[in-house]
Amino acid sequence: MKTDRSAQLFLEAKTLMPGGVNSPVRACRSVGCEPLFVRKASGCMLTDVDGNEFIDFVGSWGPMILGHSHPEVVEAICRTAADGTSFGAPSPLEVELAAMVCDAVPSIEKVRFVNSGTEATMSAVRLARGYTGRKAVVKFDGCYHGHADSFLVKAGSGVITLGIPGSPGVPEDIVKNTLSIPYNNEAVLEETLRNASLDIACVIVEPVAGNMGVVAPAQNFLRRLRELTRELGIVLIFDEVITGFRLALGGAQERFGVIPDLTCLGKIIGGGLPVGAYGGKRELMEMIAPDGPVYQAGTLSGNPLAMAAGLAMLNIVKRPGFYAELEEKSAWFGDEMEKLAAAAPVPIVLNRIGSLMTCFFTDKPITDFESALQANTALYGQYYRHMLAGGVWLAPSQFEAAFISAAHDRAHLEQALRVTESSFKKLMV
Ligand code: KE4
Repeated sequence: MKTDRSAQLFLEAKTLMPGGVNSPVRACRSVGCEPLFVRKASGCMLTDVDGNEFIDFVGSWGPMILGHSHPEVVEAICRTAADGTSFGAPSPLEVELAAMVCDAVPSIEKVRFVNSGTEATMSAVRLARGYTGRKAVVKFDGCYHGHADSFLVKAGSGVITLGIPGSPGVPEDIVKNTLSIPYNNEAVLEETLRNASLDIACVIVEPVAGNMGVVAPAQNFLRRLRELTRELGIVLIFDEVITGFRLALGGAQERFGVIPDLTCLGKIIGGGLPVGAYGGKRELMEMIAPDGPVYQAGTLSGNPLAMAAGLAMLNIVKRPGFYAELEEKSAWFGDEMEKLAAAAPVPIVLNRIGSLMTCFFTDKPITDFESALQANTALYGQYYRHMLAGGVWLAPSQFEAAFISAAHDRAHLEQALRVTESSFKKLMV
């Protein structure tokens, strides 16, 4: 595969930006190759600057549930841009998208738009601390909630991918107020939450973990989490930046029937433009300035282009049958992947929920951070390189998700399966 232009761009990029990238995991450090630079994307296909084409299973890390350059999304952005790109003042589009989010997400009575998932989760935690007057935040090992100081403790995604223990620059005073406990462990959860000396303001959780690879909640884990936090007056925050509008129109909370106090969103609701949101019960949200004393602000929050792109995307995903079709296609693909994994020369565990999945290179069930860390990341690197050479674009990390979109048709998925079969056969421990 010719990659001269990417190599040239990467050399220049590294002189200008840390690691030559604007987000660490894109540097492909853990999969033993240099990043390819993307020129364009359409549907489920990416084309790099050397003209190589790939079936894309990253989808910009989740937003592209419709596939890239969906005509209705592109048209909405172009039409809106012609009337201005940012006003720093309220616009009708914010009201429309807020109404759609409040209508779709069971926990959200009021919502505030921000510019990233990180902004959403950091704001939700500040709100929980302001509302309860307590300081401590409980998160789960391997879950990633963005790069705000409070969250860089045993975090997932790029933090484990790069093997960074936490992050320099996060003061001990901040870290000591973040407790990270094992995902899917009800006993430790109950023991931690019932420890009154911990002064816990909130628990933040990925209701389906996507940042240690895909890990589903154990039976009853979310329900127990909801019971305990309600009993103890602890704010329960669902970080649905990945799962929101992905696992159902109402996200994981609709799929599992467990309703948090606050929900964080991102990715899909912006249709590929920079966006995040946090929302929840009126009583909590009315603590946010200018209604209440908890301050949060943003120059580009509610940006008309992001609102228009999000509206276009949500208007499509809410059409009858959208999720049923995505589920059916993903289940078929997952079943075929299971067959290939069973026939592979190395042990492979496939975790899939809806259109999210991860191949772990291990022979043990992956149910939490500890088990995920046992996976053979060198094998994942081999897998990644073979798949890329075969024209399939995967997340450059064992600890991420693969995303299936509405744009992945049967022919694309069958081609991806052929490349997977050939890649699995080449794996060597
Ligand atoms: P952003 O600030 O990157 O928009 O969102 C942070 C975030 C919050 N919560 C969850 C559950 C997330 O998955 C994320 C971001 N996801 C990563 C990939 N797993 C983004 C990719 C990257 O960091 O480059």
